[in-house]
Amino acid sequence: MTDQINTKSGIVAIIGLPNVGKSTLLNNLLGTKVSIVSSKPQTTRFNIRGIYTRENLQIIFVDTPGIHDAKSLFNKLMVKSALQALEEVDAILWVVDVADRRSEEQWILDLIKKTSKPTLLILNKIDLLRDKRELLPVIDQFAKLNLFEAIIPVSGLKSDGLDIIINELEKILPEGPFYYDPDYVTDLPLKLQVAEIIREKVFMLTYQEVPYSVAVKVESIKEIPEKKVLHIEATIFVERSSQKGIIIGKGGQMLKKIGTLAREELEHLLKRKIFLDLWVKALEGWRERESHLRRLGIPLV
Ligand SMILES: Nc1nc2c(ncn2[C@@H]2O[C@H](COP(=O)(O)OP(=O)(O)OP(=O)(O)O)[C@@H](O)[C@H]2O)c(=O)[nH]1
Ligand SMILES: [Mg+2]
Repeated sequence: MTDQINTKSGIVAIIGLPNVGKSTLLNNLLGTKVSIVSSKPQTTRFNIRGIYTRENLQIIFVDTPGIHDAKSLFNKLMVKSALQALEEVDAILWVVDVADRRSEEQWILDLIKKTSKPTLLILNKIDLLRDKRELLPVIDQFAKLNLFEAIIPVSGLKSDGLDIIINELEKILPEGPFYYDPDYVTDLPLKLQVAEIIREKVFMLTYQEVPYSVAVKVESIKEIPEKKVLHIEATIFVERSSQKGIIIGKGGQMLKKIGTLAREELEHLLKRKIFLDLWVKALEGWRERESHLRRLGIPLV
């Protein structure tokens, strides 16, 4: 008889309020950036899978949009996508920002009470606490609820405590075959990965309503053999024509900055020279129109 190595695998959703550090946590659990991050809430817009593999364990993490009181059609679909992730998973990571406790946490508590899925509570951003003893009443408050398999204080940003998350998940997840080749870190198509990286730079460089009014679509990715570069053409859509000027900037300075930052990251990711051709167009009221959302190719539910 041959020795059989038993593998464990499963899907784990990372949920929480906006800006608590879900995407940062995913990237640092994987050791590779697959989900964009910004200091502004509502950065993640659709579910992003990140695949973690070690020896006999494979975890498919699903980073989700922050759960919030959505107003536009688009934001409602974002939240729906986060809630839908809960249905297909073997376990849940609920991320709470210990440095910014919010009453809306109750919405998520209610969701967790309704599911029968094993849930780990991740108390994130502990690096921001001046005194670690501040954690004790928080742990106490949540432990009383008897809802969590474990309560794990971490700093996603500093990769502190992340091995504990993996070890706890290993205990919970069932035996089963790997879903993906161990070399894979995400199943996000390249065009969407590129669009997200460009959008991250827009989030970083613009303010107020502007980042939320922007959607990015990659039109084409083509080899130019004689020039040994990868030619990427993408459009930055804004919601109103009046916003085009903000994205282009004085003398084209803003668009140039977005393009340079995105190109540098893409060259690092794809390990090759990139020519990034960026266009700016208005797609009036795209956040409220289903046909526009489809045209933009955003993979919502
Ligand atoms: N100090 C500190 N900052 C963190 C930590 N984790 C994330 N952040 C910061 O918090 C902000 C939000 O991080 P994201 O990872 O984008 O948060 P998110 O929960 O994915 O946000 P949405 O996608 O908008 O729901 C960024 O500025 C991060 O750098 C942490 O452990 N410590
Ligand atoms: Mg996010």
